[in-house]
Amino acid sequence: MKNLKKIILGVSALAVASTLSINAIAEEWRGWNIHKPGYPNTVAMDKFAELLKEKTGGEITLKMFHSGVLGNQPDAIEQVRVGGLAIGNFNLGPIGPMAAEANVVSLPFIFKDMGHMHRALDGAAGDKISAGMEKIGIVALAWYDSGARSFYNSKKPIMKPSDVKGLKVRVMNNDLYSGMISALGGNPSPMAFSEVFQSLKTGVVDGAENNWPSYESTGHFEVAKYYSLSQHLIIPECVCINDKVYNNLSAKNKKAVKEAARESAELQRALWEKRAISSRDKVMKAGVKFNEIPNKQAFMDAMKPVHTKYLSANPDLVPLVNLIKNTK
Ligand code: BDP
Repeated sequence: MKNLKKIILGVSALAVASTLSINAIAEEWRGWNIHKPGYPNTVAMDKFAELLKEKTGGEITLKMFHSGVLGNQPDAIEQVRVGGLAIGNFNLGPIGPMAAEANVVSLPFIFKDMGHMHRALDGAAGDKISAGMEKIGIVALAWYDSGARSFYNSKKPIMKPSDVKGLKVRVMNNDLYSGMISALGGNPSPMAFSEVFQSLKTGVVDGAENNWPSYESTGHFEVAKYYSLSQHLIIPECVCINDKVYNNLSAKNKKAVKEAARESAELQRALWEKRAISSRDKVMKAGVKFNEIPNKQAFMDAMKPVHTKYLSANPDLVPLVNLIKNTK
């Protein structure tokens, strides 16, 4: 009897040991992405998975779930924070309410153009933003592009701030965006990305705001024909990983994961540039009524209270905002 017990214990110890070693040599991660097949982020995240497998010699595999099938973005961010998901391609917009430093990129017009955003993110400001995200359990492995967001709606061209007055405008979940619409006299409506098409179609909202590729890929252009080039937000995106998953990796695999993410970002940025043009061409051909904004300064002035209010509530972020503004 005693011997039998010993044998059983021995066998189960062996089983545990072999599971442990299997875990140590092969990890399978799950990854979240909101976009459809063919979108630059989707192609780049698939590339990331491919490179990950290659560079870790099969020790890490990543199964990507696209089209937001694993849930909406704020929930997915929470899942990566707690480790329910290992990886996500997130826009910094919905991360902002959880990580103060990451929220500064959601101040309207903080970046002059894409080049300014890249220089800031690739420099000291990017390091501070990453550090802020690490405090909430997320490691940013690389930055993806997301162009500039402009207003679109089903009613009329927006030429000046007062044209937004009375319009119901969908925004991502972040008080800064709600404040931005209120500052223009509009009615902000925070809502999940997946619900926007139907809401535009049925008139639950009059408009929304996004970059050319998302305006096109979602079909929003079919139900909200006026696109007005305000370019009020340039929000970067990240390839993000749960901090414990990342920190438990060997030095060799950490390097592989970072390299894979960065190479996927190079691909994403190249694809983004092309897609921004092809999406714009596609919606124009489909009859979108496009207009430039004659006086952008008027929008900057109208949205100034968003900065003032935010920075007086968060004075410790003033240096980071200045660091971004002074990035040449
Ligand atoms: C797209 C972003 C995506 C956001 C979406 C939105 O890539 O992450 O969820 O906008 O407006 O441009 O919700």
